[in-house]
Amino acid sequence: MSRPAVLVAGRMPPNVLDQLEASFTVYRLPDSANEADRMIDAVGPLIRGMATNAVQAPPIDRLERLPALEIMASSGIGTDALNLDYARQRGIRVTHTPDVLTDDVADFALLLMLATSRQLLRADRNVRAGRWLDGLSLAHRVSGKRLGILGLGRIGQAIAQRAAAFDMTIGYHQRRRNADVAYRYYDRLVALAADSDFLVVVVPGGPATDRMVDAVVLEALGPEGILINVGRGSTVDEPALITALTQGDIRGAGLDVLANEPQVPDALHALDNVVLAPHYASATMETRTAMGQLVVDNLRAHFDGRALLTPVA
Ligand code: NAP
Ligand code: 8YV
Repeated sequence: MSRPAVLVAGRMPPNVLDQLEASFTVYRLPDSANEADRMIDAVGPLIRGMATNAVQAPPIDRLERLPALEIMASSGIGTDALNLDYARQRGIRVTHTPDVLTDDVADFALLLMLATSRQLLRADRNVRAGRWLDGLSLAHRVSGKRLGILGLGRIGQAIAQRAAAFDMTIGYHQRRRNADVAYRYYDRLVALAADSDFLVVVVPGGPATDRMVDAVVLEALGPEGILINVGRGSTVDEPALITALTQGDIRGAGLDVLANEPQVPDALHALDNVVLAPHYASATMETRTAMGQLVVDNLRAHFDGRALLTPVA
């Protein structure tokens, strides 16, 4: 019997392609839109499986041209870009990669908190420019401060565990109180922000969280507050954030994600109180390899008729 055809759409962890090629007939979607269209014209009707990721999943008009698609295996936990409603209507199965990335994303949140508050990149730029301490103001402590977590899920709880080792006071906001933790629950995000020195965003993207962190929340965070975002850029009102950073309404921000990636607003380039990363929090060899393995294993499980390892609920 011929091997199932699998389309690879988007960047893939290093261990994926060889393994897919061992089990499937693999087509790699080119980056250029014209070339990608030509490939889909040629092989679209044959494609039964897809390997993609949480930020580069194909839009619905492309999925329409894959009439035999049975499964999309995404590298990443977030499902906001996966067109889940459309997939459900068509009976396309969807898998993602929870848990294996939790520790690295939590580590990165702490890294952004420390780098922003302790002015690590300003200090680095000073030294490289031959200025040593000239013009470098005193930084601000992280240990013992108040941490607010927007989204105390898997990653949020891992952030809280790490922050506890820094003697931080921890509060959180999400839709439901978590009865299993002793951290203070806030049923209003603005109240959490008002009680926080650091506000870390780690909720899923999508309409329910769209621009939840708005001018009012930033004003509540206040001039000594720092915003960290390792969730999705869409959750923060970016123009309001830029205004707050520019006017000193908040002290700084550490951003792994932006509203319109990979576009970076010019204003952010110019701001010295922001630490930026290119959606990089899960990007370690260890975690991306584990994510890639789940992509491969889910596709193999589907085509072998076994239970999926990590289906999207
Ligand atoms: P999770 O375990 O599902 O946790 C998500 C948390 O967000 C839950 O505790 C949930 O609590 C809360 N939440 C969901 N919708 C909400 C809403 N409308 N308002 C307030 N709180 C809400 O997910 P996770 O594994 O921790 O991952 C969280 C997100 O991080 C992912 O969805 C992804 O977008 C992002 N992420 C980013 C990177 C990166 O590279 N930067 C890497 C991995 C993940 P309630 O249901 O009680 O509201
Ligand atoms: C990845 C992510 O950077 O898991 C997510 O939701 O956003 C990140 O882990 C993304 O999946 C790109 O591969």
